[in-house]
Amino acid sequence: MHTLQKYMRCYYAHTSGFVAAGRIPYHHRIISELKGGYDATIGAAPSTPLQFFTMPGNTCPYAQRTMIALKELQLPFDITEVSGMPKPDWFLSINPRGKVPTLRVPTADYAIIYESAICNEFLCDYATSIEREHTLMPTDPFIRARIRLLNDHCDNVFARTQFTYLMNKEDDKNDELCTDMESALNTYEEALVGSEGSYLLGGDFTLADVHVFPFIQRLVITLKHYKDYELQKDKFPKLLAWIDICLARESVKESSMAKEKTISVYDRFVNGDYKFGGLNKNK
Ligand SMILES: N[C@@H](CCC(=O)N[C@@H](CS)C(=O)NCC(=O)O)C(=O)O
Repeated sequence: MHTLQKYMRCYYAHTSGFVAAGRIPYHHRIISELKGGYDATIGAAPSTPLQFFTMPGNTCPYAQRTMIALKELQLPFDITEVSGMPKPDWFLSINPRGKVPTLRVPTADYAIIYESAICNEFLCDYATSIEREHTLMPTDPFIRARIRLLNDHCDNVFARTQFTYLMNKEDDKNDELCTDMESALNTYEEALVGSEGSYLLGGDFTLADVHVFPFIQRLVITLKHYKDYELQKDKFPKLLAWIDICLARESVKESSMAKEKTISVYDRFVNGDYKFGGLNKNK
């Protein structure tokens, strides 16, 4: 077994090309001080896998965004799962915020990147820098701004309304909170109505789709289960079609939790004393 594999105790999620071709970088060094199942011998060659830190089972919607981007861009990566609360010191020494997603990039100095929006833009830039063509973040400045505006809406408006409605335990407030959420969701319906293709900003799957999809995927599963709520075809025809198109993408399939797993994760929040204000702050 090559030293690269010998020293990695995390499991692999390589794109098949990397493993099958057996392209092992020639120059490598041992990072023995970095714990967390990852005493790695890696190098800075472009084919060296990125290290992707996520929650066990990739349950986090923010981390799912980054896994979708990694897969769409066909960048080789290894997964290291981080568990525990508070996060272990070895992880805090990498990312002081203690959050996933976090990326460790095989440059000479092992760059650390975190925050899902920043990770995903970085991955697009990284892919471009190694001459990998992609459409996730187009070069047109207006489309780039629209992607960022939609993503800002997701993090600062939509996700909060979704979780406030989900977590509400006062029956007389449900209608009002549902209306707030639907009004935030309408931004996506409108974007799709104005789109010239099946995705939010045209015919290509972009970082705007990647950013919001994990939240809408969870919305569909959890609101049906806990609130008996379903997106209605008369209000959200385009959004419903977009959900099916996104669900058919390999990157989405490979990064998604099963429905039962989603419910078991959310049971902890919804049936517990968890304050979703926490998640709101997580934006
Ligand atoms: N704003 C961050 C949010 C990330 C986040 O909150 N991740 C959660 C998991 S869903 C996390 O790592 N929580 C660990 C903690 O807060 O200790 C992003 O977009 O990446």
